[in-house]
Amino acid sequence: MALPPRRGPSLAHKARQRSPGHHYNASFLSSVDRADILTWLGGLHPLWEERYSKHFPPPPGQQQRRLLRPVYWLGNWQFACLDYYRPPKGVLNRCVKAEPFPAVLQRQVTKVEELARRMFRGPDLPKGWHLNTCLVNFYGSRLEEDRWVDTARVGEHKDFEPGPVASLSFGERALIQFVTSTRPGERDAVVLEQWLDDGSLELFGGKQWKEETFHRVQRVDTREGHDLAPKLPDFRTRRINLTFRYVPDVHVTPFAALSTEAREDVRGYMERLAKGSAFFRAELAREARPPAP
Ligand SMILES: O=C(O)CCC(=O)C(=O)O
Repeated sequence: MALPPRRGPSLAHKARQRSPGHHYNASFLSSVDRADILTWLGGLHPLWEERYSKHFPPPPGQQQRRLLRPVYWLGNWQFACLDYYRPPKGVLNRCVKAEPFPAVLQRQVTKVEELARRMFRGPDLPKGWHLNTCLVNFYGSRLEEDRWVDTARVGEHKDFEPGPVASLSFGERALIQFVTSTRPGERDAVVLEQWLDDGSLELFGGKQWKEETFHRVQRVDTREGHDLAPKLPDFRTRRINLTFRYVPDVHVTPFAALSTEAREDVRGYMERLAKGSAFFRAELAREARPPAP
């Protein structure tokens, strides 16, 4: 006998209601778009950044260190040594103009922005919000002397860019956790956790997920055996994640217009990026050119 039609909200709807402001779609990307994005990612030349620099030295008791993973940024590059975008005070000389999104990513961004405009309003969707910044994180193992060390995780942090943040995942699935931040040292009560699958979209915003909780990538699976391009001499990538954020355009600065100190701190990185990118070659050349009369 056929079952009577189910009444009431769908399971997906109920799940959305349990965590308003957090949306997950395991199969957001079509297989064609997923393949196109992976091909484009394979042509990137990611950068290993160091956390500190001449003008932003390690605080007392800390040492210079490399980030756990290579990264690439689109829209604007937030070099670790310029200390990322942290409004309201840390907004100048932090976001350096970078390459635009390729067409296949811009198409996903347009869809995500439409979804976000349906999900968020008022203070959760700041005036002018649009996704103009993307951090590409490479997760895997790095070669240290003669052994491969798994560094596929991210500690508790917040994304300080205003408004909703969207994330696309590729390769091995990863466990993301949102944890409370009521008292320092007692931050580990998990409020929400989600496995992020290959081809998935996660979108989160609002006070609960942006301000009241930290998030972290607890672990990245190994079960599928992904080994993603680009192939790097000292890093094996099994997952790539793209997080899209919003930095007000007024805070995005061309390299040539940065302060003298900031230019000095990131010039070496710009030169490395210029080896693989016409965009960064042109940005460096603008510094040498006298300003138009
Ligand atoms: O890899 C992820 O899923 C999250 C990355 C993240 O938390 C970040 O880029 O701020």
